[in-house]
Amino acid sequence: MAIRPILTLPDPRLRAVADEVIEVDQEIKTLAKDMLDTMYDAPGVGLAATQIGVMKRVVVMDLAKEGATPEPIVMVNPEILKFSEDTAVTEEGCLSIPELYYEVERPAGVTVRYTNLDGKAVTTEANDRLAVCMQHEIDHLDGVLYIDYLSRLKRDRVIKKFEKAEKIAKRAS
Ligand code: K2U
Ligand code: ZN
Repeated sequence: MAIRPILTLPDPRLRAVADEVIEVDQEIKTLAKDMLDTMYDAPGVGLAATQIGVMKRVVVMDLAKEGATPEPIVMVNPEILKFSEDTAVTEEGCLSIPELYYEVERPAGVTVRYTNLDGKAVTTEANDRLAVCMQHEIDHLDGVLYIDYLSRLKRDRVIKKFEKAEKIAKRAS
């Protein structure tokens, strides 16, 4: 059980583009386990490796209802093959941008190809909240945050809020 610190704005590592995973080896399997431990502890329904400062293209998710049997999903080198034409507006939050929630419009459905922890290629379709989560997490691997879909004014206001909080925290330390 390894719970890792989650990076928060304005950490520049959240804007980095993660590297392809060459082989699903023990290191990747341990990373995925740590990511799931960290996500459940947060708690959250998804987490990207870049959020714990690891620049590898790995995301984890679990959309199971609270109290239900966990349904963890681990995606290595995920890529979105198709976006639906129809869109949906849902409220999003982010473990790296704590305690803020905004509505975001995204394609309602996606087709995603990834490698699972057995090293097998998987192609899956997702709709509703799973589609939102997949897009949110895969965005993280490209340094894209959900606030980037807000108006420039709203996005800049969020960034300034966290930059100011960081300055105050640094002065206090
Ligand atoms: O990547 C993350 O920060 C994890 C998010 C994933 C997520 C964000 C938006 C929509 C679906 C998944 C966390 O699980 S934050 C939990 C959450 C989700 C939606 C709204 C509020 C909080
Ligand atoms: Zn996030």
